Amino acid sequence: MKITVLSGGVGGARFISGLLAATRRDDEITVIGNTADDLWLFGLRVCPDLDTVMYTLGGGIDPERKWGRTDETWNAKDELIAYGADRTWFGLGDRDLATHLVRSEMLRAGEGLAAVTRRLCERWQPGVRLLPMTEDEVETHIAIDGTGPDGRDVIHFQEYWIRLRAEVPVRDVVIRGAETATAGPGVVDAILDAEVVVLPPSNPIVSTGAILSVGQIADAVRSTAAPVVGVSPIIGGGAVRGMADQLLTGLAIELSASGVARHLGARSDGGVLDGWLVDTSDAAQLAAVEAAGLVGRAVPLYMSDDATTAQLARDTLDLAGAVAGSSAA
Ligand code: FO1
Repeated sequence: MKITVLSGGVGGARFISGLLAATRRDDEITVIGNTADDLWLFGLRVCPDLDTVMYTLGGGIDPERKWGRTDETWNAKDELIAYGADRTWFGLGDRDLATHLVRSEMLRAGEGLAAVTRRLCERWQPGVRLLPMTEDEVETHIAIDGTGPDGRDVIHFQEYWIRLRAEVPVRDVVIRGAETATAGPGVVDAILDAEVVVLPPSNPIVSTGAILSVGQIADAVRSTAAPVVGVSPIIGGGAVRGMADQLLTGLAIELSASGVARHLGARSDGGVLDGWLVDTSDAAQLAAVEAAGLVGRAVPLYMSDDATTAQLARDTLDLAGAVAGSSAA
């Protein structure tokens, strides 16, 4: 079976590890990775969500931080701090630096981000095809109304998330470059040729939202013959991790499983979803999910261990089957 997943960093990568455990070796999983978290740092191109997927599935991720490399050291970062360099709030680990060095050298030699990602994955063997959503530069910036460190109104997502710890009010989220970005190599075909398309529990604004901000990708999701099913990143009244609470609140999107479903919308209503999984504790919201034109199911969404994560992947594929069945009927 051909499964295509639109993934951000931590939540998406964890879900995909469950999908790998729940499917057979001859199933093909393609991951369309968010690149709007990316930034230039000391002349290096850093791609956090692509690296988080690659390291997590390749066995190189740090298990506590859930980003960056395990057994990491921070000598280069300490030297940069000693030089009084800018932006040392961004944690560049010594091992992680090698990824950015290989990537930046290839980009400078004229290779596209898809070829770079393929080359890096030769080492990590993630067990999926990892495609950058675009090869154009697209970056998420957060409008914070001058409450920034030096009164700035708009800052890069990474500065908002890491340096300000998402503790200032969000006025708007701008995916810079999205309006002119084109889908990366293989991305549209991976969506149109899929038998299932999944929106895993990634941040609906800066991860899934960023991927869908590339017009060709949103168009492909809206028109694919495959069922499109999503997993709510919100359980109860909040995000499982990350900063979805602050972003959804800042954008006046209801902080609930059905609120996110309505935000993404049913394909029958111009949106991108056919089915939506909510946590068992949110089963009362299924009526609202169905009222939004979606096939809803309530299953355990906490990916607390490998078994529950694999079960969530199976539940997602079951929902896709039910959606395909109902639309075929
Ligand atoms: N997250 C942090 O909270 N602090 C950091 O210093 C940090 C550095 C970092 C370096 C490389 C990388 O691939 C990810 C990194 N992250 C860090 C996570 C990053 O902010 C991700 O974008 C988030 O996890 C959201 O996807």
